[in-house]
Amino acid sequence: MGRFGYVGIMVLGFLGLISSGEAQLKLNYYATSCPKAEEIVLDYVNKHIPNAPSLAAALIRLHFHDCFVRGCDASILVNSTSSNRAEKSAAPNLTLRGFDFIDRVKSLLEAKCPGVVSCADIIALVARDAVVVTGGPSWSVPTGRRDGIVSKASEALTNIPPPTSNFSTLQTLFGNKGLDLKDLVLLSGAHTIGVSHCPSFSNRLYNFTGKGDEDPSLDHAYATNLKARKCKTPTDNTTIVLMDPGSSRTFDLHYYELVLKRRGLFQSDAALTTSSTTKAYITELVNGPLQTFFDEFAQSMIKMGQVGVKTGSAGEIRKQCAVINS
Ligand code: HEM
Ligand SMILES: *[C@@H]1O[C@H](CO)[C@@H](O)[C@H](O)[C@H]1NC(C)=O
Ligand SMILES: *[C@@H]1O[C@H](CO)[C@@H](O)[C@H](O)[C@H]1NC(C)=O
Ligand SMILES: *[C@@H]1O[C@H](CO)[C@@H](O)[C@H](O)[C@H]1NC(C)=O
Ligand SMILES: *[C@@H]1O[C@H](CO)[C@@H](O)[C@H](O)[C@H]1NC(C)=O
Ligand SMILES: CC(=O)N[C@H]1CO[C@H](CO)[C@@H](O)[C@@H]1O
Repeated sequence: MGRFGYVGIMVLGFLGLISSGEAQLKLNYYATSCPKAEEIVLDYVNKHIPNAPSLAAALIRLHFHDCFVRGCDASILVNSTSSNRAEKSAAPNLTLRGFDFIDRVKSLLEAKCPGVVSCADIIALVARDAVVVTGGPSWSVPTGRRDGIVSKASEALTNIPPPTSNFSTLQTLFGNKGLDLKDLVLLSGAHTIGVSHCPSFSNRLYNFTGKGDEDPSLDHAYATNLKARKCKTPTDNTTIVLMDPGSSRTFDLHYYELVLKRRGLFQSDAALTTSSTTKAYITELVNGPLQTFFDEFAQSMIKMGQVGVKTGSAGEIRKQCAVINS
């Protein structure tokens, strides 16, 4: 290659840096500023999740809800104030858990390296470590996210897909975040662990089209069982329903098997079989080795973890995750 070629590549590389903006995370971002950061997070997860295994799912979901509103910037953690209704107080967040877990990790990191590790990175690292604790894959989490200074309830409603979503709504809301159909299928696979509450799906059991009917895309025997044993009334908001009964604490392929058997709990789960593209992909995952799901899930988590991130001098490093610095 001639000189011109090298210069050309350098120019292109330079333009590439500009056009990709500052939004670049990197591995081991805290290597010098807080070398033990990732270890502190991992130790905390390993020490405390085994005592409260159901929290693992909550922590993974927190990362999803954070990334889908204003990017992965910990806006999900901010408390409402007298003048602001924060994301946390929006309906989709009613059932979010794990806020105090993140706060406790943050306290440990503040004690070690004050003002250095962002709440947004803590959520991403905790989510990864929580997947590992439940038997799922591990991956390297690019870090360097900064915390946002805005959190609005109204934005949660427009960005987080409701459980009643059909395929095109899911495709659009994921597409808005730069996530494709493969990511949609893979990330929905997180429903292989964790819990739900009746109001998230009881329309499928009791009154699907306003005629007191069931959702025909839900297995009838399963619906009957849920009505008899779990959601005795559509508005019961205290009973906990496992999304992947049988292996609800294990990160495996069982969720996809249920979806193919028309036993996915939400319309959004069932919707994944209404597109031939996503249905074929689910079938491929179910028939493939577990490791393939693990590798691809990890790639999609890394991708989701980069959505709309703030880096450089954008945002701030919050002192307390629930409060924007004053
Ligand atoms: C595809 C669109 C999605 C919809 C419509 C959806 C909806 C829901 C709903 C309604 C619940 C149960 C809330 C309740 O009733 O308590 C839930 C739980 C959960 N979701 Fe999703 N979700 C989606 C995607 C995701 C993604 C991308 C992830 C993570 C990568 C995720 C992880 C979880 C986890 C782990 C739980 C269990 C939480 C717990 O046990 O506290 N979900 N989801
Ligand atoms: C944020 O709100 C939660 C729940 O209301 C509360 O327990 C917590 O102490 C608050 N955090 C701060 C820093 O005000
Ligand atoms: C999907 O749901 C949206 C929002 O409820 C609705 O506007 C749209 O018509 C639905 N699409 C299909 C194909 O049913
Ligand atoms: C079912 O929905 C329809 C229309 O929204 C409503 O009129 C009816 O009262 C509901 N039935 C039950 C049993 O909730
Ligand atoms: C649960 O339902 C009860 C009774 O309908 C209601 O008072 C309460 O606010 C609900 N709780 C949540 C968290 O929605
Ligand atoms: C934990 C939390 O903030 N829950 C809120 C979720 O949204 C509802 C309805 O907007 C609020 O009433 C809850 O306080």
